[in-house]
Amino acid sequence: MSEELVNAMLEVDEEKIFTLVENQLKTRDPMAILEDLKEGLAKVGTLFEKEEYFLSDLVFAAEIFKEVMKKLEPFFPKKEGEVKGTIVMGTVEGDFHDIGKNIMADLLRFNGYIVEDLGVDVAPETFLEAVQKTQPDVLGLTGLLTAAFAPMKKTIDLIRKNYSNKLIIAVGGAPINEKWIRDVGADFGANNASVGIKLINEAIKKKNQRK
Ligand code: B12
Repeated sequence: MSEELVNAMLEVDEEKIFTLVENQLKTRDPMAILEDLKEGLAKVGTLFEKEEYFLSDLVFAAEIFKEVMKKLEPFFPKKEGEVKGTIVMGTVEGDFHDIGKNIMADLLRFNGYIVEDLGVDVAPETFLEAVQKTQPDVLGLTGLLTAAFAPMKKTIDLIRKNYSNKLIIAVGGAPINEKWIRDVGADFGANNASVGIKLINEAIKKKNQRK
């Protein structure tokens, strides 16, 4: 971990962040850099919660994060070749956070998946229509707010009842933990893209073995 990078993100110091990232890209794994930036951004969120930072700080930090991602992306390993599967993704109703979802969608594409990204604030019925039309291997739901739990559960219940009980459903976002995953009715989940991709790869492999 680079404490310097975590702190630069925490201080929302744009120039320092870019300089550090450019230097670190010469020697470090881009996923490790991403994790440090995420940790710094989460700390910005904590200071916002404590009312030490304003919403404008949060917005600015998020903008910087998105810009830095453009620098990191070309360094993520890309797998060429066969398509591994199809995934429908989106951030659940009432939640507009999309940075993590977009990263997850890009990394899935780099890993050989076809991703249909429905965007943010996606209604349960829209997810249902999309899976009925696309018939994906996996449905991926993102939620960052505590209030995302209810629409996420509503979406999963609707899909299990009206589409299929067997569709692989993965959830992601900062608040996701084992209890959340179980209570919401998902198959698995992760608050980290590397773990998320690994779990999705394993689930698809298992599904193909059953065929
Ligand atoms: C950046 C940010 C914002 C930005 C969002 C910009 C954008 N376009 O997304 C802005 C400033 C707009 C914003 C707005 C708000 N925010 Co905000 N925000 C954050 C912050 C600081 C970081 C989120 C983030 O992008 N992290 C970086 C990404 C890379 O991480 P990630 O999302 O977790 O994604 C990773 C994994 O989860 C995983 N993943 C993601 N999706 C999926 C899907 C699947 C299937 C899988 C397997 C994995 C996976 O892979 C990703 C890469 O590793 C968080 C703090 C935090 N701890 O998360 C608060 C936070 C989520 N926000 C919060 C709040 C309160 C708000 C606002 C209500 C503020 C306000 N008063 O308006 C609004 C909400 C508006 C709405 N209705 O959605 C609170 C939520 C509190 C709560 N308990 O509900 C938090 C926790 C801050 C805090 N500590 O108070 N926010």
